[in-house]
Amino acid sequence: SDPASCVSRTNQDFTNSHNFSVDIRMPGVVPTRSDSYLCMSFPVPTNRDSYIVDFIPHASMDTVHHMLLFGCQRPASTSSYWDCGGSQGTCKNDASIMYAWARNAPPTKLPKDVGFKVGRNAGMSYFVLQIHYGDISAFKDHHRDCSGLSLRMTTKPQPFVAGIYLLMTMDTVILPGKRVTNADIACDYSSYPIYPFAFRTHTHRLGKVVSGYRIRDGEWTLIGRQSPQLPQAFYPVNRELSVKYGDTLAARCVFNGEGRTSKTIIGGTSEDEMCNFYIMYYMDSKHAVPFMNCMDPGPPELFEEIPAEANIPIPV
Ligand code: IYT
Ligand code: CU
Ligand code: CU
Repeated sequence: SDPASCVSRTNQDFTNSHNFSVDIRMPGVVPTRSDSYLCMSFPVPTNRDSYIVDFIPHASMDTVHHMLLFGCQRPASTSSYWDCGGSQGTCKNDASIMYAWARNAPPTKLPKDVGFKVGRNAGMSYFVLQIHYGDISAFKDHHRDCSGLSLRMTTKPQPFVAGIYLLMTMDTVILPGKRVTNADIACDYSSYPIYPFAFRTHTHRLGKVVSGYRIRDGEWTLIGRQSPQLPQAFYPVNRELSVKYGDTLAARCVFNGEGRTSKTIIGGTSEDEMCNFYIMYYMDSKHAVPFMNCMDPGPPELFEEIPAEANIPIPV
């Protein structure tokens, strides 16, 4: 590929002094085994608050299975790139996910007037790009890969900031041979109003369907439902809705333990499982809460009311 596109850099827009773009590219890597996870970092190029308003993916379709972009205070490594599939991970501190590209899924666009706020002040001094190289047979010729993405950015304050609300379980146990295990999560929502516009599900091999809801006055409204075996991108929400103080957010992951000979717990390897429902939202920038999470199993009685669709596996 064009060597110029293997360079990560900031480009000033000379027609508008507020605007610039950032190219984040793998520095010409040759993954040596299938299912490698490689990461690289790039410092947010300005100390001032700035906003990501668009993402433009550049991914080799034959090798890149998925790409995630995180923001964080300190990357896990200072190397030009590193293996982030194992214990080293992406960031030294908490990472927040801002973008997901997955092969065969349409990429998400941010709504107009919405930006992810980054910069030292926002606790986001670095971008970390994670690329999952699936099938590496296309690397037999030892070519170097420079997949990545371009960010369209501005220092102009945006009316709305984007954020992520993550629902996840910590204590799920899936018994071997057991056909159905539900992992439930629910929290009362007690912040300023948010407007979900995209959602992402994540489990490992045993997840069949993951669904997320807003509960208001006892009524369950679907935010999104997807098979985690489909590309784990951010998909548009089922319908536009708000989440406000007094609502409850809830999610269920359904797992199938058939085919396992020992119990499966939450963990980082492909032998373990995870149950994640991510809500990407926008919020009035005067409140600007960029990250929230829920790890509470919620009251079991609540889940007696969950709509039946949450239990119906999505065929893939
Ligand atoms: C234990 C677990 O479920 N880990 C998830 C969720 C998670 C994401 C982030 C936890 C933390 C984070 O800072 I961002 I602490 C997990 O690792 N999910 C993976 C990626 O790491 C994002 C995924 O693909 O959703
Ligand atoms: Cu992948
Ligand atoms: Cu996982």
